[in-house]
Amino acid sequence: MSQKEYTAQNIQVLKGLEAVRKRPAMYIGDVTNKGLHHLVYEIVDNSIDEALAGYASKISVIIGKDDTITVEDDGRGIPTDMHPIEKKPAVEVIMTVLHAGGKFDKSSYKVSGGLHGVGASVVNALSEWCEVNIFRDGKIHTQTYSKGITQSELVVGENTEKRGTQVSFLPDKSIFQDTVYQFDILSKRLRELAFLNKDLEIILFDERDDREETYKYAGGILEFVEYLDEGRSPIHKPPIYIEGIQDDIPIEISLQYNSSYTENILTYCNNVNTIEGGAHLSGFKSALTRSLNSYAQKNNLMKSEKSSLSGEDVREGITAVVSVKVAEPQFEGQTKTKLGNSEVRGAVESLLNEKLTDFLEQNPAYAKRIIEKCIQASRAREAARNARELTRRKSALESNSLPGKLADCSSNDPGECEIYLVEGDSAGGSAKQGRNRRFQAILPLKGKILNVEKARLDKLLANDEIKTIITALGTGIGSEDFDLGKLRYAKIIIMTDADVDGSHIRTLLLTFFYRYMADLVTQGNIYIAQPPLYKIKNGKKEEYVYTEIEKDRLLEPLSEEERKKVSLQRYKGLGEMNPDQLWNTTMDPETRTMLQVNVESAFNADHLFTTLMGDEVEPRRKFIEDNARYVKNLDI
Ligand code: 28G
Repeated sequence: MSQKEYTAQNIQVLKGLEAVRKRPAMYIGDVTNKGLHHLVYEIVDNSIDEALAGYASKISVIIGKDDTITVEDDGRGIPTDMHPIEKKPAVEVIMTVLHAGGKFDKSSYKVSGGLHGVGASVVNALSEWCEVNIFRDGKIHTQTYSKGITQSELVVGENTEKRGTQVSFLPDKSIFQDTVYQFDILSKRLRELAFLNKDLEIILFDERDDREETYKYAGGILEFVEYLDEGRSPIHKPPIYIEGIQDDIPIEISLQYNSSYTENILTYCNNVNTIEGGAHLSGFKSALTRSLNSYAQKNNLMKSEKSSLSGEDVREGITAVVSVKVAEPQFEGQTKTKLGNSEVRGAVESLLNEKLTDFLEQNPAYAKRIIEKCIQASRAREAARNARELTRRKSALESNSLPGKLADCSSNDPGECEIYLVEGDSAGGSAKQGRNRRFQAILPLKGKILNVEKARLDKLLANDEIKTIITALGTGIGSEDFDLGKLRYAKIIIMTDADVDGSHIRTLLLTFFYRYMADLVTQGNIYIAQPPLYKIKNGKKEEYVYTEIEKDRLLEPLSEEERKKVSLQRYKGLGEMNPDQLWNTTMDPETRTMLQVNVESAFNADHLFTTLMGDEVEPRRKFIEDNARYVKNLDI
């Protein structure tokens, strides 16, 4: 290689790395906690590709003591031979050249790949150091990098029987806000990947506390549906499972009806959770409506019904997972999680139509139970329509009449207005006195809010707390009525005690918003107030702390002598704070911190919620047992 070529190549690599380090968010979304965890998914995706190619069956992820991550697979090992154009070992090209082996390489039919799908070189560029070990051809091959720059030649070392690839990295602290990995975040995604790729074994090990979990599901997404419905009562077992290749598109669908009234459909394209839905979801919905209606008609199950079953009727109480693999996926929408490939719609629709019809014909007892459930839903929807009509007429009569419990703000500009949904009358009282009444409204809520899981819309509309919230917000409710344009407050802030009751109320409210006013969640109107856990008084110095970790960090450096002088007050409830304190710690926009709720966090609440609050006792017992070591204040 001539000096000139070598230099040209290196300049290109450096330029690529520089671009990544300059604007990391362009490549991994952001540099918050989310981006940090995304690094792991990028590397794991390469192992998944090797598994999809049929060469790897096991992936392990280790969280190290010092924020390092190690990913290993038992595939063929990244090739180590010289790349003919780049004049470097193939592994070095993959690790240092932006987009190497990426999009231009369509023949490889790379179907995995995270939302960003940017590859190992980006992870490398954003790491203080990175090391690759390749077990291949009977030898270990090692190379190291720092901030993406190669530190050593590819070294051929000891003999090995093993085959596979191992990548370790330490995220760069000058790029990420925080470099501490969370077991629960990684476990959620790795478990999901194991469900989506049946038989693939994924192990997660945390060296900080020796916690280990293994995910391996022979049933794939069928087991995913069972997992999602832990805590709900299915009306048939096991879930229906449909698999096939339609128009060259591999499709997998699993679905189950349960006794609840909520719809829970997860869709994936190439292992990416398509939160905004798209072609596969439309295909699924229309085939479901069509095949259930024609089965019901053909078998005379709807004699007394005036009209056919609507889409909403056939989706009440359904839990489903739809997973497709598409060679050239088009991700659209606000968060690039809507599948745009229109050919997928027809493929999913024909496959499901055909196979679901077969299933119903072969399982008439199941079919009958499902259709009966849909008919009930249809009748209830009719009743809800009447109930809503009634509320609408009533509220039209009493126009401008806001609930008596609401302490409204004086501003009429929704853009600057906030409403606090506060647990209990006493905290509500403090909030009313402490607030800035120009733009902050307070709505105190009494103890229990109706469980959305266990009630249909007509029953919800009869519930006083729910009615009050709907009237105060001004938006109306349900797919036909809800109008975001009528929202009276740009920020809806849930403020509850930091205990089990408080988190129960918060989850009930989140589930309610997520199910019936989803736009509020997707548009980011919902927030969770963060009241302090402790007040720490050290001499004249007073400090509020918001987490156990923060408290420990403050107290740890103190000697025993010093610690005796410190007074520690734990706030069990908002009611223990006077109005001034509540304003200073939790409500003042200048100083407060709030959590903004997004679809993911609302959805995360869903599984936990149905497990802890659902009909079934066994999953609840199991959850508490499994997590007793890790959850401190879970006294249910
Ligand atoms: C442990 C952390 C992440 C990987 C492989 C295996 C091969 C490979 C990876 O090849 C270049 C482009 C298409 C062939 C392929 C090995 C063929 C033969 C591989 C990983 C060359 C990339 N032998 N395992 N890349 N391809 N695991 N795990 O990164 O033409 S990446």
